[in-house]
Amino acid sequence: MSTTLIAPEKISTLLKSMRTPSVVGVCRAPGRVNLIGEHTDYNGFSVLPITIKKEIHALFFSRNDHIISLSNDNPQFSPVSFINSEHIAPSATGAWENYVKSAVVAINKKFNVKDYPGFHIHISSDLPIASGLSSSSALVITSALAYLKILGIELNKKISRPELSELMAEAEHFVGTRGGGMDQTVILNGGENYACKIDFFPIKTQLIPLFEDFIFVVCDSTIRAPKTGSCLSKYNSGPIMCSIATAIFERYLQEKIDKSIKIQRLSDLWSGDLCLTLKEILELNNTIFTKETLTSREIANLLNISPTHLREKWLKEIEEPPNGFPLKAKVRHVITEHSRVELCRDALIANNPYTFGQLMNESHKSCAKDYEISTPELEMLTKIARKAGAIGSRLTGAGFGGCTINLIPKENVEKFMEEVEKEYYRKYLGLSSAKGMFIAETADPADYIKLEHIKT
Ligand code: NG1
Repeated sequence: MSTTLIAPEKISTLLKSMRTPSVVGVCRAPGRVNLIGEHTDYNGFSVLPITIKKEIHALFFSRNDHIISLSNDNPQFSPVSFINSEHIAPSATGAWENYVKSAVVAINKKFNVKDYPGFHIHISSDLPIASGLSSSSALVITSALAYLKILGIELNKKISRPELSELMAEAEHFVGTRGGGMDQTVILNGGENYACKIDFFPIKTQLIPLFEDFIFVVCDSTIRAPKTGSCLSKYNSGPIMCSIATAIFERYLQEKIDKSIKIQRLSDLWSGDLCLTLKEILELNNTIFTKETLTSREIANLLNISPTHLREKWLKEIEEPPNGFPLKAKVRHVITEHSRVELCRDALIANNPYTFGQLMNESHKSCAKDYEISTPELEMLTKIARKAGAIGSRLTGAGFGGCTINLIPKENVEKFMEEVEKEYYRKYLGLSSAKGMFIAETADPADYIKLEHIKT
């Protein structure tokens, strides 16, 4: 690729503002849409996302001091700078520089950086934010690629793509969310015309060709769900509930089988020494959790700790729902979702779009009922989409708003988009036209861009 979203005039103005920087470069990272496998990644179970041709591009160049300065074409993100040092503190929750900081902090630590070089990074993007299309991780990855180049660390030589994915997945926790590694991994390892099946701990990726006669369409519900803003506590409640359930499984198995059993995440029940089948895990889930919901006192009893300890160690800011915490349903979703991912991979390989679509519909139901991450708008949008000809329709990403992903026979796409525009965007939302509905064209993974007119 030799074109960039960054306007040529912007590039020359920015470069003129610096006196002969020693390193100059441009890099890009695509957004992603998850086809299936929601909230499985941080539990160690698989996911099946694609990269999309909506991207973040960054122009970067070295500075002669220790300042990291940021600018953005989008006026919503004001210019900002911070000092590169051993201790970089996070800015206020939601601040955009936190994504750049997260990459810098992790790279400093991993490569034992001691000279803390400064650089400028300018961002241009056509990737919508807070829509479940992973703009946050795309920004983390562009920042990482920029900083690696500034440091003279070559991707694929000194750090492999899966290694960088793992490093950046952990790094992003700096912004306050407790997500898994799906986004960073597909952004760095996905491919044009492929879905990327990802397994975690350790990361393994498999590229699988997409259907030829069926395509994926993304529809934006238009409801914004900022993970580092109003949705932070809602988003983190998923990982927290799953960690608590994991600890309860561990304690139960230690008492019933062996004191030395260690279960760090739900997938350890399946891929660890115990090697339980998914069916056995679901049975165990029914045995351990005799009720659908538990109060914090009941959870504390199961873990043999005090309610205060439970709050301090696990629950933190998460409020207790009036009916108690739905741990059993959370586990049920994660386990059944993992099996749907495996079946979808098989359906792709066997070129069986109808099975794939049916699994997408089941996934949506499980996300809504068991994981409780849907909204009235996402319910309406998926319902309209199925009526308009989607053979599978589901919310994609963290949930609470954002986008849906829809599988449509190629020849029906136009009709599908017209119908959804009419029924959802115009009738239901009262808008004058569709907003954020597009065919999901897949993209190359994140990389550097060679531009003729600048020496990189
Ligand atoms: P998005 O859709 O980008 O908010 C988040 C997590 C993923 C995964 C999904 C739910 C981050 C960076 N991303 O994605 O790891 O857990 O939710 O499947 O936290």
